[in-house]
Amino acid sequence: MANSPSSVAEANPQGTVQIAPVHPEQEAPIQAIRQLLENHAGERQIILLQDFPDPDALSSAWAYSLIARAHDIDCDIYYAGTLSHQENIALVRLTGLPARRWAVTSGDGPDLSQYQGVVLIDNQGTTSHLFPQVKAAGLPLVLVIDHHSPQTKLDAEFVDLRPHIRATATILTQYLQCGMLTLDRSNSKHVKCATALIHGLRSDTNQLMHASEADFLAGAYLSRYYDSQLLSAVLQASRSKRVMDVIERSLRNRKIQNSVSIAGVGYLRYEDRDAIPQAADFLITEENVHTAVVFGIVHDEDEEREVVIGSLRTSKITLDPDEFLKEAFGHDSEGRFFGGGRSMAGGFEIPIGFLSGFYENGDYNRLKWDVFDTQIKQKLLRLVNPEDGVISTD
Ligand SMILES: [Mn+2]
Repeated sequence: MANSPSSVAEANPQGTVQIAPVHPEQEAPIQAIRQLLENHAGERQIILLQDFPDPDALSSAWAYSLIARAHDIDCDIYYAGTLSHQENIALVRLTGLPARRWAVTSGDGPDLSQYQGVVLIDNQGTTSHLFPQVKAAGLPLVLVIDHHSPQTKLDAEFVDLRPHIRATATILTQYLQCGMLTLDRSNSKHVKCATALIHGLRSDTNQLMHASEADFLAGAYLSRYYDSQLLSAVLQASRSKRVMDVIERSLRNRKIQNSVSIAGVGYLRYEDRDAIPQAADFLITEENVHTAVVFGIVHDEDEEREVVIGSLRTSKITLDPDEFLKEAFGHDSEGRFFGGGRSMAGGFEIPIGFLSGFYENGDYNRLKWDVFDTQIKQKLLRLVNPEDGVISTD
């Protein structure tokens, strides 16, 4: 632990090691964020989440917007895709979390002229279809708060990017702990936001199993404010039949090599996209499996678009999902990586482009699936299988 950035180890004369927790003030760039909020007082900002926001993103954005409000900044939270995971829907409904959908092609987005800046939370713009639009409208990128590995060059006023932190909710909780907003147990919005943050923190750390010291300290702080009954109501959301079907397909199709379980699940509807990470979460629970990759072709009827979506989950400490997926799939002609991640989890998204289109002709669909299924497996197995594989993940 001596080299850990979040703890200070000191040997006392008896030779035992004492680890003193570091206060978030020593780690979080509090001064810079405070200054930034002061500079932007009186403005309105748009917060963008990844297209399919998870509890970490949703809760962190809400916490930021409450902090911003206390500094006379109004925020609106937007995402492009859908809330497809039952837990996310429950979270938003039960807490009244103010996040809105803006479907890119629908034309019913907000009037961008009312905003003076963009804030990216739990992403770096690479997983948001809204970011290019907002950028094209000339809105400056004010702030990025994230814990994923660096995905792209960020031209922002300030970037708080800390990949060693396991959840963005932890970063936002540190802001709270340092007094950017004083939580009040009698304020129901504060209680609900603290509950959402605990949920975000848990879900990005595999129920705290992969939590770091900083995440536990954040959780300890939130425990003073959160509503445990509300949290259990959110967690009790059950899986839909369609999600169960995707999990079943992933079980049936999985191939295991060198403790890596890989499953293609075929075509999925856009709104069921979140079944993919849930299937990966399930496959990784099999014995002697340390990593699971699940992928499928997601068909978006509204936009006549198809895209391969995949999720990786790993319990192997030495496997860096971000590095692994970038290595496996590379990047497009503009240098944008098809995949990326954070500690223990990652995802990828590969556009199908000209081959898009789901036809009545079942043969064509089957052929197309076979091509993508084969290609993705080839790319993954090259890294997984040391016999043909040049690179071992050990
Ligand atoms: Mn996250």
